Amino acid sequence: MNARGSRMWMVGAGAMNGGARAAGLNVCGLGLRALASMVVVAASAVAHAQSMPQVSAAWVRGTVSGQSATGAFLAIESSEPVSLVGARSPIAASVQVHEMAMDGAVMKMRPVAAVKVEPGRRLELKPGGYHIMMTGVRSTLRGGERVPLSLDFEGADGRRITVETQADVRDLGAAAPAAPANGGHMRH
Ligand SMILES: [Cu+2]
Repeated sequence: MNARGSRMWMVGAGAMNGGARAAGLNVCGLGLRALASMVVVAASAVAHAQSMPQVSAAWVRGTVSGQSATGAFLAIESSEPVSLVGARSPIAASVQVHEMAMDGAVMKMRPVAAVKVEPGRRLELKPGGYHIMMTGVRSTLRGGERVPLSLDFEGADGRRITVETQADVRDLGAAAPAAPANGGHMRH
């Protein structure tokens, strides 16, 4: 009875706190693991909670000694149209938004200026598609570590929004996609 009552209360509270949830503040009911990977909302953007993009499931491919480039992957949802226009991390000298696409028979990647996030549609940055490219990575990234990542968005009105997240490092090869055998380009 107790558990049931508690659950019902939380559902009610969740419904009432829609605004707080949009701002990433509604942490009740989330396990520690979920909490640890939660998006931290930049203070400057809290006033515009309605349009904060939600970033989740961020991870970075681990590296081996001497490897200075890797990729980060995550999912983005937004209630309003926004574009992902950039990214930064203290662990890398350069961070860019990249896309992979077939160029004839060869898979290539290239920087993109902006990736649109359609309202109500989950955008996934994943191996073989859009990704966050990190170069000049300053240390070897090992499984279990976490990497701070700042994502810059631009709203339809031109307003800039920065969302901070933590990406889990996955060991090289963990959950690796079936990459086309085309050499160095797929190394992230
Ligand atoms: Cu890339």
